Amino acid sequence: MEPSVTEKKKIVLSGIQPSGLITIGNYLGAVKTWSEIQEKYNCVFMIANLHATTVRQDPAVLRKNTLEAFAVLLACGIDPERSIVFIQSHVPAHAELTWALSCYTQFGELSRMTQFKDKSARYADNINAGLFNYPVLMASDILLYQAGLVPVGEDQKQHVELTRDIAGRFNGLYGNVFTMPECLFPKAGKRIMSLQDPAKKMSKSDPNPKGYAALLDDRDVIIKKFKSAVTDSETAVRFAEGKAGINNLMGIYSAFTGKSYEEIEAEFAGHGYGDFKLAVGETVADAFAPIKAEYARLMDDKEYLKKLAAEGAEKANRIARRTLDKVYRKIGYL
Ligand code: AQP
Repeated sequence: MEPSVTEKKKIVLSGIQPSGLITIGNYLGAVKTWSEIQEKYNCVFMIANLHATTVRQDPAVLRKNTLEAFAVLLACGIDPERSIVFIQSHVPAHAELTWALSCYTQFGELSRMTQFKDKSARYADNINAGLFNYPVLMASDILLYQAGLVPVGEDQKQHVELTRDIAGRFNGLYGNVFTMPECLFPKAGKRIMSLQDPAKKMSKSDPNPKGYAALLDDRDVIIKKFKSAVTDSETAVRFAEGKAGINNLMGIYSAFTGKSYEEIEAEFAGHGYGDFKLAVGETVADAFAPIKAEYARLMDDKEYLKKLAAEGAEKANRIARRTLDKVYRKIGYL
């Protein structure tokens, strides 16, 4: 049955960039929640390939990553019968609304975005206008579907707040055009840190692959990455200030097992970091094994995946067009 926005359920919008292999950070911060809330809400999920080009991408790799990310979402349990799943560039309204809303967003607001500051430091030779304008595209993604909830990791909180500011400003001028969105954070795993530098968030575009564990990494690779995770020089497994590496691993272990920090401390009392790291690595690898198997099955039939993506885009397009038409009317575009 086609998901309908006329039902009284809240609408959810979220996306993921096909800028590399989906990591355990993306999974715990976003995708896992997506698969769990499909019954409760009318969900719209997209592969954010327009966002991905704020950083230079190899065209063939971007195409490949886009379809693979689509398959990963399905393998993680996103059900195209219940939710709308599509590829962002297939729905032109995202780019169109971005132009309109750019004219209602201040330079100063965009300059304050932490992600812009981080990424412009990381990619100093390519500080492009798209990188600066990224939050307006994200606001358009959310507002086009009148989403009330946006399940994201904590790193995206500032962008959702800016979306609210833009929506509030537009509504103030033209009446109730946009729904005010709110963040929906996962209970555990809203900020997973790099395995090599626990002061930095885990990112799929980290040039050092040891910094992240990817959903599609081989079992041995996942375990090895956890075994070599950077921690402190103590030996006791306990959650405490100044132990960012261990705290991060405890957060990951807790998110997968449902155990509290006290339970984890009790489980590993008398064991060293080595045993704990191995247990975390094995737990993650075990959790990802069925997802990887389903992914492999889906990737066997790429034509079927493309057909699902086209169907998703058609559904998304119908909703997005409605909002865009209203915005154009309000602004006075003839
Ligand atoms: N480390 C993280 N911990 C928790 N959640 C995270 N997310 C990303 N990193 C973490 C959440 O994953 C969703 C999809 O993210 P994205 O692909 O749209 O962009 P991002 O936040 O920039 O993710 P990456 O992995 O860091 O990508 P790159 O390296 O390309 O910039 C979002 O909901 C995000 O909160």
